[in-house]
Amino acid sequence: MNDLFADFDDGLPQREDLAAGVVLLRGFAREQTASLLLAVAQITQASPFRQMSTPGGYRMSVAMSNCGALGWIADSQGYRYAARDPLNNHAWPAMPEVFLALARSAALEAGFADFLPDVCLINRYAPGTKLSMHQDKDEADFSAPIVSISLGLPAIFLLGGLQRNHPSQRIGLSHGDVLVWGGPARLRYHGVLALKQDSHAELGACRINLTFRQAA
Ligand code: MD3
Ligand code: FE
Repeated sequence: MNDLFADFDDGLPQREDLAAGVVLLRGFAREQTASLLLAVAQITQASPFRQMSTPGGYRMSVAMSNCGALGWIADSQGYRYAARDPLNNHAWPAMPEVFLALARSAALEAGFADFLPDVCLINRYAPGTKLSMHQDKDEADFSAPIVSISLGLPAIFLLGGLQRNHPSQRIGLSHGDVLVWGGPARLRYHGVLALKQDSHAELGACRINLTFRQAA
């Protein structure tokens, strides 16, 4: 059997408009899995995954690292972008070409030309790990979209509204799915439900999410 239709054989459309400014590209990153995982391993050798503490003193259950000119950090002082990894005081690892190319082509496919991310936040989830509802608002300019690549275990993503108390819709994100959001959706609340106990063929009991942002 050939794999000419490997990207389409789940019978789902390739591009799904979930809401104004929110586009889901199912399986868009699947064929790049090996190179993406190799790059994640190299990045996290220099800047290891760590669970950051919120300004309120809670330890996040998601483990994080970054690559690019800047990295997103949380500590007792707040949330911000920083040019150096506070664990080693070195610059964050450079953004690999495969990351940049994939993020740019996903943004273009979703209708956002000239996306030039300077940060990739790498989130690692184990079963039980969740991400509470929040807005991404630490970036200087909200006119750029955000691109998110999901690898490994599936997750249920919550897409809320522009206010915390607005109802949210649930979206299943699987291995290789890419979500792009911008424009009117850029400041929508969102989160990730606790991962189910499970194992993925390539990543084991793990979900990796790559989030690309233009922060400066
Ligand atoms: C849709 N990460 O790191 S990315 C984050 O899966 C973060 O690790 C999640 O939220 C993760 O800040 C989700 C997908 C995402 C993020 C923000 C959105 C989708 C969005 C904002 C509005 C609409
Ligand atoms: Fe977010």
